[in-house]
Amino acid sequence: MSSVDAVVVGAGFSGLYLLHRLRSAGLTTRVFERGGDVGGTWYWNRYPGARCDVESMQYSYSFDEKLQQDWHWPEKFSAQPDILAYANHVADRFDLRKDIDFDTEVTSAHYDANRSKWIAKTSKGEQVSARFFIMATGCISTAQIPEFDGLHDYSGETYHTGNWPHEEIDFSGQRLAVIGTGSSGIQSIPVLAEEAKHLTVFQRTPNYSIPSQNEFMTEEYERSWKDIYSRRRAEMRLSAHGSLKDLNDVSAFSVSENERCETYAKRWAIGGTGYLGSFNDLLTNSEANYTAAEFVRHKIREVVKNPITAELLSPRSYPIGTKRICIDTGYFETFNRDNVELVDINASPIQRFVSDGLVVGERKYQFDSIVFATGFDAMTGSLFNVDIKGRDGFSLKKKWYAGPRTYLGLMTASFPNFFMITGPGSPSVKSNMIVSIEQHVDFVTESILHMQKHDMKLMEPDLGAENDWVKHVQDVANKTLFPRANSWYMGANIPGKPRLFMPYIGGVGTYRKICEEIVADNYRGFVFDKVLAVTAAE
Ligand code: N01
Repeated sequence: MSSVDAVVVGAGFSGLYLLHRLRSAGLTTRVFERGGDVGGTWYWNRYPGARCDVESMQYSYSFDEKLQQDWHWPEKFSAQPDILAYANHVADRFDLRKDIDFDTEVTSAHYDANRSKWIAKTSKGEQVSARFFIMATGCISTAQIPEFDGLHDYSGETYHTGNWPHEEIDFSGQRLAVIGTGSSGIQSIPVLAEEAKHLTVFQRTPNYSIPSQNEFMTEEYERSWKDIYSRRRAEMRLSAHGSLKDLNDVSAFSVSENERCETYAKRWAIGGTGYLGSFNDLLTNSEANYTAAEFVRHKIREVVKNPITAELLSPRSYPIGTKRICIDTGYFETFNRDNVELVDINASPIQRFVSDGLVVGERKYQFDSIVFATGFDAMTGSLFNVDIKGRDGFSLKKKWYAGPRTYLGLMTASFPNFFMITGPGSPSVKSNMIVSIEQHVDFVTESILHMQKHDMKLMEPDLGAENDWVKHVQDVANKTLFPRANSWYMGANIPGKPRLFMPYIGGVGTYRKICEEIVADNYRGFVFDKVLAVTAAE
């Protein structure tokens, strides 16, 4: 069995930066990645139209000044190939590949209390022992295809947006279906509609979507960031979402109806997720939220020519922003095309799949290919894919049977030296992921250095501190409208998954300050060697 200081799972943006930091801190580190190359979510989600809805000047690493000055983004909101090229560049620039095993899954990781080490087993049969075991597997990386009746009878081609093939797929001349209208569906549908002979979109719940108003990067815009990059990055770290969005810090009802509509119209014209920053009470006051939602519905009616289709596309069953808001390029316009049909599977669900298509109500639909844009087992799915067992063989799945339990989304009691990057209970998916990734990686690295400095071997949260944090995460969410939606934030998209709000929405800056205070207070809520030794002996 080989031995290293740290085993890391995943070579996406978390794993890459973690490897760089741990290695620089002098720790021998091995990273295992199930994909054939670096990039994580951007390696797998290569469906047509895939693009990031956070501006690239912000959705990028800040840890290296020269890197952020050297790299040029071609567009304001980058397409998947450009983000993947960036991940590859980072891997090469910092010589990271030599410590990454690709096409290799970590299947289990068990804590051995006698040796105070983790033993990780891989899909290639290797066993590696390590003092630290770190899951850097991302929050949205376990693709889900629902268990539709007769799915295996279907003999055409099937694809999932989150597990897209690496070779070019030619849909021209095909009868194509897309099931699902979340961010992935909404991004891919306009592109697929141009390619396929006919596209049928199966929609269970309509989504709020704002145009991205994407544009090519101008030198002027790039300079406006790069000239003061470190100052802007510092502001991002203390912001609500980890990105600089202009929040209009007044209530929607502090202005006249005309002024309110003008604000929405301006934000709509600017595009992007900044729409939700139109007023400061959109996610806490349902009447305020209604005004923002109604403006989007009005826009849908304006764009979509067929009023029945426009109504079907208009979300009404949950407040705007409580499911991840979508950002699109020509989504609603796509439903004006002659070769596109929208089918409501809320009123009448998909009954079953058959060899050449699927059946909804009385009607059979025939397809050459079906694209599942049906989402992910988010936040916990990728952690549960590895059989993780802590002290006394306690499994993570068992501990979290009623929902994830973490301290700060970083660690969980009974699992010493096991860290999660952007785990449940941290801002994670409710933030600019790269900002949150950098913060967690820095926290983990500095905690390890702290342990080394004080000659300590083990670290884990105190159960009381963990319980308080779990409660705090729910309390914060319950003050907002978020729990009102059947979202993947709530685990609602996976049958049988416990319903609770998984990310922390107290704000990126607030969360960072809490972490800093905890560290300054001698890692309040964490316990180290001595206490653990006593607990173990009891
Ligand atoms: O997945 P989703 P996604 N029968 O879960 C439907 C990030 N992301 O891949 O709403 C019928 O949002 C489901 O219907 P419903 C982003 O954080 C970012 O699109 O459950 N339909 C829904 O319409 C995003 O939120 C970017 O009723 C079923 C769809 O499938 C997250 O990834 C781009 C069904 C799933 O939508 C996930 O987005 C892409 C069933 N049994 C993704 N089960 C950007 O940065 C599910 N559906 C822009």
